[in-house]
Amino acid sequence: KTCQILGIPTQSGTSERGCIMGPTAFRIAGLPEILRNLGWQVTDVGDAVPAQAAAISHPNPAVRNLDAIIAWTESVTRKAYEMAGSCDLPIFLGGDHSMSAGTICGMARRAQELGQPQFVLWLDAHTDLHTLHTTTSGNLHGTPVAYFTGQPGFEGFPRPAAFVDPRNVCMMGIRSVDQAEKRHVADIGITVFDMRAIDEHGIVAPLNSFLQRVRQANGRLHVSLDVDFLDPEIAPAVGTTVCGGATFREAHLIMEILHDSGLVTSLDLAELNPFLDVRAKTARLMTDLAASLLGRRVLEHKTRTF
Ligand code: DIR
Ligand code: MN
Ligand code: MN
Ligand code: MN
Repeated sequence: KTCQILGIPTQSGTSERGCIMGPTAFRIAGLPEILRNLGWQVTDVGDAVPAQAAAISHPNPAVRNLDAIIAWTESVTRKAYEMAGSCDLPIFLGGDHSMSAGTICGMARRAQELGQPQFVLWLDAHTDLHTLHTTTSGNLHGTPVAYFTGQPGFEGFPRPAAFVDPRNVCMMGIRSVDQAEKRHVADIGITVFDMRAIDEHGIVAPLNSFLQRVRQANGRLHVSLDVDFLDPEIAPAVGTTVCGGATFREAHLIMEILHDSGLVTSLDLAELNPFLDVRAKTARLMTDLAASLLGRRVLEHKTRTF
């Protein structure tokens, strides 16, 4: 099995600086070698560079770095589409979560070409469902889901060749949703397992119900993992920590189940800010989670279920 790794060193989508160092931290944590040791044929294709930016303004004065985000979205979409056609599993190292506007639109274009529906598992404290008009922070890492599901309100952005049907998006770990997002998320039919749902049901049943849908539809599955999905106690290196996140074992179990499903076709590791890390602990945890998703397990064979 082949895997290509692309760094996306962007921090224009957030007001906390340091995400630009994310791809480097993943490489220093040894992600490529770890995946090779799991039997993957890994190619590190280096870092993406943004397209030429054109100065652009927006009626919402809060919006920050619009020209840079558009430039990144354009180049990352193109790059992700290329990678989707030339390996089994592209992995995208962020970079703030605005990267996923590009990665997911690139993957969705490939899925459309193959005649398969694109599904997205969004692991995040936030729904990232703002548009340029509804964002109040102006940080565009809060907008990629609205973009790749084709919501209006992205003037000046490239028009993607393919969108993701919002009914094919499943979110887990959600615990911080702005007012405008709350209305939107239900309206457009995204499945949300917020932290309360996880407290009540655990992660296994909700995740399996989603994976069952992906399987039945013969879909392709993109996983987008934001560091702040995890509890800040175990993963402090993100600009927007929110208490009450996923535990170490919940996160690994999700990755292990995803691996066993055989359904995952691409992965984002988003929002790692090494500047805020404690002895590389978050970089290592995110790397280990990727390893679980790509097949690392405690025993050689699947643990027997009782
Ligand atoms: C908030 C925070 N909803 C915003 N979003 C974050 O700024 O729009 N997403 N941190 O990851
Ligand atoms: Mn996010
Ligand atoms: Mn988040
Ligand atoms: Mn974010």
